[in-house]
Amino acid sequence: MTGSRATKTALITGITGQDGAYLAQLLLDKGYEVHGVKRRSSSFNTARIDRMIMDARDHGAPIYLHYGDMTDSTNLIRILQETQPSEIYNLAAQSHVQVSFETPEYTANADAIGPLRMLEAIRILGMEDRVRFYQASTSELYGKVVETPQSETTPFYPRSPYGVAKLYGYWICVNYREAYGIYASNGILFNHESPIRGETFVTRKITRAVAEIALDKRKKFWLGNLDAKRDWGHARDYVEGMWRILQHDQPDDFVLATGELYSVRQFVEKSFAEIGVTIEWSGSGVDEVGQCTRTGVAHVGVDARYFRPTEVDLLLGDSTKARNLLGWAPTIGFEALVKEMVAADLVNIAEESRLPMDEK
Ligand code: NDP
Ligand code: GDR
Repeated sequence: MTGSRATKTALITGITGQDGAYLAQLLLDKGYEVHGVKRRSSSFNTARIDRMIMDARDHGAPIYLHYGDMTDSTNLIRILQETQPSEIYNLAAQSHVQVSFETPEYTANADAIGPLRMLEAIRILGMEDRVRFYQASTSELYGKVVETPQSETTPFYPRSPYGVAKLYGYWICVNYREAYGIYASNGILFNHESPIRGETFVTRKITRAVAEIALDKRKKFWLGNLDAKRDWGHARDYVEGMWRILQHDQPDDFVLATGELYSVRQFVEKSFAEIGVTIEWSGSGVDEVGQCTRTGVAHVGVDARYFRPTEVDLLLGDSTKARNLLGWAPTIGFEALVKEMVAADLVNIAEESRLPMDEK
């Protein structure tokens, strides 16, 4: 289709998201021809991959975008037919857990039936023997704590419409592998973050707000459940894991996790420490505040609006299988992750403040 001399061709759904951007760069660096599915939007939605697109224009980097949507079967079939990928990374999803309570039907359409549409497209086009399929499964499948740490053998108990939709995505991937011999694998990834994490996920919400406080753009911000605990890694490590999953000789399902556990409260404390502020907590429930020990200024409040109807209290992964069979291991720990995110947001906020209003 493109005349590129790349040896392998990958199709990434969700290329405009956090993981899509890191994965596209990884695959380009490995010499792949990369095709991405992007949604039509009324405003620009390619900020995370704009540099790669400019490289494509200036230096002929083999990256191509196609308009599409996980809810549109015929469109997905056509994109698959035109691009003939050897590897498909199905990352596209309505990925916000709290939003899934407000848009459960759409979330199911994109996150559950979406993977089914991709797998059926593979069958319809007779590509079963020449394509490898990666499904972006999630630690949200574990949901309510049944055992810790959570591994490939831990029973699932999802706690949100998002988790339930992803449960279907997980099992349809397993089923098409067993029924039709398609090379289809699940990566059960625990939370992974980065400076390009979506701004409404808790880590990025915190690092942006802390940067705004450091630069005197605001005094206070509000969060939900401060006691939720997560196993937070760096997206750069996790897209390497996705790639390794598809290079394995057999299709299989793998947990990717750091094995370290921190609370939202600890993420807040560590982020403030990066700007030289020590936070102490007082009060409880929605009356809890986090204030600066030196100035006494309250910087963090609790807003019940961010509580979820059913919460996932604790996610801690055991990635022994991926470490042993794929040689995968995370390289960026919690401290380095928070440091990188706060530093990047200090730069972002400073730059945003300098922009004239009509460019914002
Ligand atoms: P993001 O929310 O950053 O990106 C989601 C991507 O999916 C965006 O490109 C988005 O497009 C696209 N998308 C959403 N709905 C549709 C649709 N109907 N049709 C086509 N594209 C759509 O998520 P992440 O990069 O963080 O996550 C990638 C995948 O991994 C997701 O499936 C997520 O559920 C899963 N996951 C993520 C984890 C994490 O911690 N980050 C952990 C485990 C799993 P647009 O830019 O237009 O919104
Ligand atoms: P999560 O990530 O739900 O784990 O899903 P998120 O960052 O949204 O929440 C993590 C925990 O923090 C608590 N929390 C808040 N969350 C948000 N978003 N905003 C707040 O103000 C806030 N205050 C406290 C939440 O209640 C929760 O317990 C992410 C997504 O990337 C999914 O797509 C992915 O599958 C999972 O990680 C693994």
